[in-house]
Amino acid sequence: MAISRKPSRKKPLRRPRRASAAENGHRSARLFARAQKILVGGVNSPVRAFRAVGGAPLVIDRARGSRLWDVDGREYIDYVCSWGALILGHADPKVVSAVANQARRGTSYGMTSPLEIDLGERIACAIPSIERIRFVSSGTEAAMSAIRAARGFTGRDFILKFEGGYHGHADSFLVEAGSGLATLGISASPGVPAALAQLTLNAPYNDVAAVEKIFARHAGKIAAVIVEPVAANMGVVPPAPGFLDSLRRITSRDGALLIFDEVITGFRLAYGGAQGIFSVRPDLTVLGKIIGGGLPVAAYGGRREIMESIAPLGPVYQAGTLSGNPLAMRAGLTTLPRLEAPRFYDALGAKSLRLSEGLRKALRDTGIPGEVNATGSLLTLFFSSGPVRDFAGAKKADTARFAAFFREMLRRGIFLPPSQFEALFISAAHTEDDIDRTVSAARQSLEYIAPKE
Ligand code: HOZ
Repeated sequence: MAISRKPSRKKPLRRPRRASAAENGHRSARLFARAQKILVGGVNSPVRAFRAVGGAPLVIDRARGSRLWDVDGREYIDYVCSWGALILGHADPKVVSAVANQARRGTSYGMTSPLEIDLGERIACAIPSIERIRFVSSGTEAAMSAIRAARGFTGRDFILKFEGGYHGHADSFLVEAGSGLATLGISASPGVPAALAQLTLNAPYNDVAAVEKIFARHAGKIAAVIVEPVAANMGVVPPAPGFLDSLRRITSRDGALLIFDEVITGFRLAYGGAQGIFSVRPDLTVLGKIIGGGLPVAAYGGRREIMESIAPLGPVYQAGTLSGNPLAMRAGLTTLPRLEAPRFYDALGAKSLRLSEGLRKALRDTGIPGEVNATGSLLTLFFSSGPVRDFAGAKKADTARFAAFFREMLRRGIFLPPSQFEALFISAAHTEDDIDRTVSAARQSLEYIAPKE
């Protein structure tokens, strides 16, 4: 690791030695100061600004495998992995070479290419609920379009989402949302017309009785329920047994659609996504991240008759200049077959288990209250004293302690998502040694932040 300020294993760090210029991050600091004069808040997505954790935001120079290097040459084991997009790790040589080869053949056609058909067929084969698909460029665009299709198809206006769920930043979703909004404490975004926000209903995640009540109050008026089948934008919160089945039953009974937002879980928990694992078939699915192999792509798809309400077959309008972009399609087509390798997901799961067990033990040994929620290669350490089953539970976590932990981990060369309300992502490029170093850094960090008598 390039960070040489290694704390002693025996006693908690009290007074670190004076750092070198590079360790102080002079170049990063200079660049971030410049960034703040041109990019809003110095960033192009709020959580990158480290507002919830403090300290200087990272300015990245390059990445490979499980590692990131900042512009001061400091090396980090990366558990953000471009927010889950990089299941094979950074700069996977096959993906890089496929994208480079494609670039020589053209970077955007603005017309259909065989690559879109190939990737569409591959996704539909992996996720049978997807009978028709439309590629777009971001998860926000995909979720927004899926909701529009649901409203257009059903002729209804209300949608139901879950507190702490995050489906991108389209107007209809910015009510009681997770991810960056939870991180910054924004419960409703100015700029969203009240008339539209009133059409977004919210229920606590995992609360079937609350969903039943809302459906009783708005019978025949809800176009769709949109849900992350494993919540990962309030930190990781798995569905309670039967929760997803109940959503399927309630929506079918009422004539509403069920939309799974699998932007994070799709191709991450299993090749067939969360819906394969939980055996619940949604009407529509939203995908992103992994399907583009680290390039900007997302998609929505599902039942044929619903998707056929979209232009040019139907009147629900949605379009995009870069949709089905050939570079992104190539990256996706190079990534997905690799995930079909025998035991690919078992290997990811084993690393995740090693990390979560290591973290739990470190919490126990240091006496710091905490809960590790994990599903497959998604994981969150909540600094809370009870189980976290919904957004209310997630918000009880000690975010100040998380911030201190984050900073100590960063100082030890481990880059965690800079928010209590996000998931850690483990990639195929993470090694057991990476995991062991992470656990040992976590133990040292917890010892360091533990309240002293
Ligand atoms: N919110 C997404 C992760 N949960 C994408 C990252 C971002 O907001 O920048």
